[in-house]
Amino acid sequence: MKKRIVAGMLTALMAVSMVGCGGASSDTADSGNAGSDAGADAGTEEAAADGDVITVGFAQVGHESDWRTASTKSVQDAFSADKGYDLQFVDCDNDSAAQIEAVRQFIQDDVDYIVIDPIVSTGWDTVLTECEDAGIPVIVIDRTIDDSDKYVSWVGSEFMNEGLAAGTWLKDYAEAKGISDLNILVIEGSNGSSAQIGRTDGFKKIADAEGWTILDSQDGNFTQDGGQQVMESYCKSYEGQFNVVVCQNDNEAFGAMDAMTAAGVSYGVDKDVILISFDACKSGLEFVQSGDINADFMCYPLQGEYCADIVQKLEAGETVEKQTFMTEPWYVAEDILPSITYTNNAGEEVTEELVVVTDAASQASY
Ligand code: GZL
Repeated sequence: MKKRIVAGMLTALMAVSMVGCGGASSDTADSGNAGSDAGADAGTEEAAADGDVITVGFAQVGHESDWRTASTKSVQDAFSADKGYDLQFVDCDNDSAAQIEAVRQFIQDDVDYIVIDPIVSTGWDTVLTECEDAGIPVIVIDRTIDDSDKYVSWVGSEFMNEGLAAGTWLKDYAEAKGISDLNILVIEGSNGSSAQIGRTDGFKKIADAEGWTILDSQDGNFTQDGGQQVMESYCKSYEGQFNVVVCQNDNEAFGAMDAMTAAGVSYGVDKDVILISFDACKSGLEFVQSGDINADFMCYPLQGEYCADIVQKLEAGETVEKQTFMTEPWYVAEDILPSITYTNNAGEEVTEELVVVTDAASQASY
């Protein structure tokens, strides 16, 4: 519920904000580029025009990865008290039932806005209808909700394209390296999440078209432990049979690297196994730079300012985009392919640059 703060506090608040942030307003949320920090100096515009504090309930997936840590900080920074917000944050610890309950509690608390990063993409229409009945706008970030459109806006990534890009890169890379027979093991992200679904389907579309063998594909839950456990099992079950490992996020790749090292399997540039990852967090890019990870497909997590920009537009009675896609670079260890060309999920033929990781790139990542 919007709470009025006394004028004096607001003046002080605005003074601090203007000095601290320069008072720049948020950029318009758009299909921004990785690294763009829309609205980083949002300043006093973030406070509601009538002096109220804006309460925002945020139901976050959990704390499973470097990506998630960056995502959480991005939202907490965007909806900070000095910008006129009261952020009610719930870490749902990868528990879908707990996430639904968190949203219901936000409704009971009569927050002004609800932000959801949905653990899984289905089972949402009932609770989103309750939000709609309560007159509370819902903004979805990162993963998608696929069984309801009762939200005002979504900001995130096209996961299918991430999978298509990874498969296309592998096709061109294997060709360039003279590797004709690809036997692939996949460590998937949390089952039922749109990130896992999109990356799996996108990569499999290329694998099927190329006739590759996917020996196995198991859930590593986007965690380092999960990646290590699945890879330990793979090293036993498929010893000597595989030459590609696809991890659906960097933390799984870190665990898989530990497991392969323990099993005496080498990975990376010109090694036994080609290692592919997603997210391109700082540590992931450092492993690309060292040649331990051959390619890392970025998924951009810093969506907090895009989300705050949407709130500000709604506060001002403006219309907002229903979807805002992040644009994300594809990082590689070697300078042997300049780009990849594929048909994306929108049916467009696209050519996208491959970025060889440098110190600057890895240090600039999240
Ligand atoms: C993708 C995001 C995924 C990341 C993982 O947008 O939801 O969840 O790829 C994170 O690192 O755990």
